[in-house]
Amino acid sequence: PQPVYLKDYQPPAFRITHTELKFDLAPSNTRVTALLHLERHPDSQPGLPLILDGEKLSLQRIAIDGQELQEGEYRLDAETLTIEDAPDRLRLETEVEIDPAANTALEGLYLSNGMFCTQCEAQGFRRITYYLDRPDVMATFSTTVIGDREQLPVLLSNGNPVERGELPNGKHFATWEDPHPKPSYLFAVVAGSLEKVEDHFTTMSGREVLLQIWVEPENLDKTEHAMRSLKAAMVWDEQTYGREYDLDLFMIVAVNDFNMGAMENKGLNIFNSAAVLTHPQTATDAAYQRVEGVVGHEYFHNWSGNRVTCRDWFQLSLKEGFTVFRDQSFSADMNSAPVKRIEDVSYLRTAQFAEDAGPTAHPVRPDHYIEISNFYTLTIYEKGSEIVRMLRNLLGWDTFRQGSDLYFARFDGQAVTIEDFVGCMAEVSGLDLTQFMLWYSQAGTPEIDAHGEYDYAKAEYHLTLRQRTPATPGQPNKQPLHIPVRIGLVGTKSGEDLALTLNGSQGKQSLSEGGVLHLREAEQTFVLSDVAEAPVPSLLRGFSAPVKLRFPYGREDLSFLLQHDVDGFNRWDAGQRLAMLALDDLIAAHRNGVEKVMDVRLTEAFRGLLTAPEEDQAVLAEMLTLPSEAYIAEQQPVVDVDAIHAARVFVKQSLAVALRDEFLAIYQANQSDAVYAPSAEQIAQRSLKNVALSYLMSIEDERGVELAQQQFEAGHNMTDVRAALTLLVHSSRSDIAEPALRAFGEKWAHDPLVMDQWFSIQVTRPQPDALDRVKYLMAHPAFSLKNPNRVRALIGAFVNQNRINFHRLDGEGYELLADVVIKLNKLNPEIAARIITPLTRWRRFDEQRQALMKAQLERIRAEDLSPNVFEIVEKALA
Ligand code: HT7
Ligand code: ZN
Repeated sequence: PQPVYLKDYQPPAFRITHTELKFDLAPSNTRVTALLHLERHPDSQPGLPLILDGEKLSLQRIAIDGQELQEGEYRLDAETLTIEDAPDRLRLETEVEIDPAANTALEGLYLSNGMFCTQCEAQGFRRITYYLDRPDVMATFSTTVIGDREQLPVLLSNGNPVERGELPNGKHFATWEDPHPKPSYLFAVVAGSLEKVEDHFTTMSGREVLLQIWVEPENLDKTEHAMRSLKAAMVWDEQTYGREYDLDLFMIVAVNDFNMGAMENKGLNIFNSAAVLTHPQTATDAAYQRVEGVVGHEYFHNWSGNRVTCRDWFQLSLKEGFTVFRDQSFSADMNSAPVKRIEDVSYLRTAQFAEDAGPTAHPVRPDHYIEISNFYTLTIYEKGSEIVRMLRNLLGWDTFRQGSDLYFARFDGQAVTIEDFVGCMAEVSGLDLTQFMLWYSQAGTPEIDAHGEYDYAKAEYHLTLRQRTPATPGQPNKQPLHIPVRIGLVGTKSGEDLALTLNGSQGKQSLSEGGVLHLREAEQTFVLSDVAEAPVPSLLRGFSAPVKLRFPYGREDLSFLLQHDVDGFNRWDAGQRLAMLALDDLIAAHRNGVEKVMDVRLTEAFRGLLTAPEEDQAVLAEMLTLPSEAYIAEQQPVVDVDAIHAARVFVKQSLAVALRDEFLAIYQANQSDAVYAPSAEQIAQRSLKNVALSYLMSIEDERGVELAQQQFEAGHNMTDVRAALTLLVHSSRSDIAEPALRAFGEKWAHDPLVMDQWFSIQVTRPQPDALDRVKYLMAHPAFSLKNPNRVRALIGAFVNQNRINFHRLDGEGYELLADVVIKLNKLNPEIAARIITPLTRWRRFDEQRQALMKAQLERIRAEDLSPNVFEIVEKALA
């Protein structure tokens, strides 16, 4: 497969003003008739041929302006249909046959539980009909869907329903019109035996919108939270960004087989059932929060993505980075804002930083790709969001909002570039963002070494920041970036924030904008004057930039910040840094075979957290959570899987032994019989209670075991049940694990999303039988390699969340993953290319594991590979 390059972008030779589609649905032979109103693009070179994209289509008929084309008047290959001498204006009619039942890749039109549905982003539409399948070709659509009246009573597409009626042979039809010009990737069709819940929303200008959530009948009682989230998102986007919804109808459909979380098709969002269905008995708090976030994300795309879309797929982060930033802000406003920031940064620092340091590292705007669906990455989404957040930090909210307003007004209905977006921000702020644009073109995580000195005599604090970005594949040399570093100085005597006065080339300037320093040089010293007492610096507050910042904090400094920092994020981060110092010592001790000794300062810091009153219980739960094994691994030059696991278990158990009564007291204080609600207060209580229980269970404390069993049996809600079941199953006691596991499996055998949790809990057990369980469960009737949720729950959970067992020294974990990748490569290449990720990180491990992992990558390479897997494996082995 050949790469596509950003530098080769050309506007399309033709545009499509209107698209008329007719689907005659049948599982193995659906007929798609397309009438395209085409005209030559005014900017294109005259005489260029008309080249339409099309894959896996069986062409039945082709006509131009009513005249059938004969062989020789057009050319077909596996990916295109070419007409050399197309007129400047034409109506092209094609009829193709496709096979949705055979579509296990879940791109284009496919069947999920007897229901027809589509996934067109990024290039699935070309598997439905011949088309100019690129985001800068935008057309209005009129779609007629025909299906069996009994089997497929519901026929949906984008826009507004305009007609429906009966047809011979037990069929019926529905016609939909979407008045908003859109690219093909936003097209959708759904047909099935579905039922709906409805609600209404009145927009800020007083228009009535009908809201519908379509699900399989047994899931009708699981839609309330998604509907509430949708209405909250609609209000939030009006109040925060001034964005109003623009159709009379907004639909969400839940499907069981889906490659990602959801899809923002115009007026007809299609959701993975895991990202929309909730019920207190079946979904955890985390699932409720995910639903709120994903519903918000897809809804916000209506402006950031649909009304203003991407010129080409290299600009993907234009819509995804901005929309993630918008959904993160929405969730922060709906819940505990510091906890949301902590969760987002933890994810970024473990998963995205690892991507940025590995063989698939790429810029937020890549300059080439083989398979675009491999680029729906953490870098495009999460780092892309951090770039937008930095713009907000640099401009301040009000100016950022002006830039956003200008962007939506100026580019409404257009397909644009990242320059267009950043250009609006530069225009409204007067800031020169030329250097800032490097964030989009330069891959890798910048590292900042910070050094501070307090000059008593002058009452000045000198902060020196040195930045460097490590080389990444294809980018050996990096330039300094424009980095917003939000800081505070916390007085060591007062324990309070000191006023910040920056002594720069233009004299003294008060840092009123929350203390944001603009780091632009490779090395820069900032002089802060009138600093009345010796401070401890609080750096990168709120994680103001996606960088690794090193500062030689001592343990006392960190304990001090943990107590006094007014920035909730940095207070948490000080605790994490303190824990990391202890963990580093213990990892070294484990490696050297030396006796492990617990750092009492960490124990005392935890005692302080457990006993001092804390306003935000949700933040407290985060502060009591030790850095994950994945995060610890990220900090090591060579990952020592066993030492990391042993050190973390040791710290957890030492804290549990020393603070047993305090944890017990926290558990008891946060027990509640209140009716379940996914409210911020209740979620905070549950997470605090369950963190405390996890400490008690880490030492298999008798009372802890009793409480876990009671909590499991009480069955109050899935958050508590799952937390208790996980602790029982992850314990060394099969006498308490097995009965609980059996009871849970029997109770929920009918619910695939709950069975996913049952799979994940078992395969993330630290006990050495985990790999055998994976194999055993792969043969379970509830498991199927064809369903991405099942694959993620069983295989994904094992390879990503069970590090000691996946990285077994006999290489069996690697072999198992390679076997799965080889099978998925044929069934579902997108999922195969994602699940392989842990193997691609082989360079991070010791020599023995490197060899074992590499051998499995080579075994995969020897297969007949899809472009998706080929691209990832080639990069991993390069
Ligand atoms: N914009 C959507 C992307 C998406 C997707 C991409 C490739 C393959 C399958 C997919 N399903 C959805 C999701 C989003 O970011 O909102
Ligand atoms: Zn998105």
